[in-house]
Amino acid sequence: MKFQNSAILSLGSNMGDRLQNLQQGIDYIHNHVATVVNVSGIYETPALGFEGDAFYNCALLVHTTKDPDALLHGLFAAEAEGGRLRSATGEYISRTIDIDIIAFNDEVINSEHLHIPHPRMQGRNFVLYPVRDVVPNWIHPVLNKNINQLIAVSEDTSDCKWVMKLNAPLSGYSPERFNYIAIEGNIGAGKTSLASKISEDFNGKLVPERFADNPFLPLFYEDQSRYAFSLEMSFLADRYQQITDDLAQFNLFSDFVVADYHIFKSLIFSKVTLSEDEYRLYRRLFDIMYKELPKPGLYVYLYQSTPRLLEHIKKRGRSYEQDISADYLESINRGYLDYIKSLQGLNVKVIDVTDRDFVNKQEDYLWLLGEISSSPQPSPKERE
Ligand code: PH2
Ligand code: MG
Ligand code: MG
Repeated sequence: MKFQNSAILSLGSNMGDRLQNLQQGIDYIHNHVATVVNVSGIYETPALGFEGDAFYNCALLVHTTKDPDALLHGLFAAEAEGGRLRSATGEYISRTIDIDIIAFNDEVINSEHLHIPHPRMQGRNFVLYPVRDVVPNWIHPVLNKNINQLIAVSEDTSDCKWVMKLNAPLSGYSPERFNYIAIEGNIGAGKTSLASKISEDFNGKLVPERFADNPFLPLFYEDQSRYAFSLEMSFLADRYQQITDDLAQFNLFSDFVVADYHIFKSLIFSKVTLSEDEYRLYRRLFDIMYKELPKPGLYVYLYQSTPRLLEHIKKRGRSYEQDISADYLESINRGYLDYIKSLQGLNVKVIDVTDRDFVNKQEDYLWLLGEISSSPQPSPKERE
């Protein structure tokens, strides 16, 4: 299951500074509408279907949590920003910028405003060639043909001339240079959302925490002091095994891995649930196991304010989380921050995401990517 939708967009300009119009359109989309993950070359093509100057066309692959209608509205705003005017009759006229949705996941949509896949794409070289650059393996969900087959049977004979490469907006960020990023945070901080987005946008592998049934959990709720130690040992064993198994599938020098948890999680919760002497014993075992685990190149702690955490917890509505108190969240947060302060030999970045909405606000997501990407490279000692 993907966290975000994938959409293919086609952009065209045949008025004014065509290159600048396309570049500004791409930047506007990336900064305000959807994450531009792949950009085609620019192609010069004759105006098809009307008399006008030659076009510059390109295609984009974008990721977004918006639905098709919300995406369309964002793209209208991008066109308006680019000075797009439309004829009163709806016929084709020259334009500074036109942005069309060619495809949305592998959905087929025919509503009043939206026809997806774009009904004329298969007969237009100015769409097919750029689209092949960004998604060479894409298959048309209605015609069941891949992009090369569509090009082979297209009746469009117009010239589609490659002009130049374009800047890909994401190339300014490089979280993948850390190879392995672990994202942590309190309950409801958005760990899984962020880890999913980053792994999807940068071609990484997501390592999500899997929730194994813990047989001690119901017992713990019955009698906390009796079962806390068993419960925490059981969580520790599960997480240790999960991380070891999951990371073993990847090459941590060449792959890019994003996990939405780290083994510390076990320690923080244990400090809250265990008595002091139990915790000391627990900690000895934890330290032995911790030494054996691969270290993330970057450990991110998302700090979120307690009222916002409570809001998120309520909104996602998991029944077993609804009784979590503000005090409990604060003790977990303090546990993390104290532990992080005591840590040595790990590349840590604490990011305050209070009042940021990196799932729904593109500006906030890009800000967060900037924070992560600008973290210093781990020192050789930290990579051990
Ligand atoms: N867009 C059209 C109609 N004709 N021709 C070219 N070459 N490029 C376009 O983007 C284009 C067109 C309708 O949007
Ligand atoms: Mg169009
Ligand atoms: Mg259009």
